[in-house]
Amino acid sequence: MKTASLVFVVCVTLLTSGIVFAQEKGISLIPSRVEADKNSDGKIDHWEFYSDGKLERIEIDSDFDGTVDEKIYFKDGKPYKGERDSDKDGATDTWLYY
Ligand SMILES: [Ca+2]
Ligand SMILES: [Ca+2]
Repeated sequence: MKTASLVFVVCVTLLTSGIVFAQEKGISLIPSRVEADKNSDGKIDHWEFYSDGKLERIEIDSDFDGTVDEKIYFKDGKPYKGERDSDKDGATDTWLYY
């Protein structure tokens, strides 16, 4: 238990010092894009796009065929519009308003 606490403290210290170093060098640690492989097949199927740290859009490949079929747009951190290609023909056929 004591070892786990020590490892945690060391990890937090290293992470914190990295953030301080990056800030001193003027390096932004805020991502502009986050990619994820939700079904663990090795291919990206979920994208999040940020501007100044604020989420602007999420794109999803819901059937994992390599093509985005759903987009959700955000304003002030809240979703306001969604678009879906339900029949997978490459054109939006469903619009959602939040
Ligand atoms: Ca995937
Ligand atoms: Ca797809």
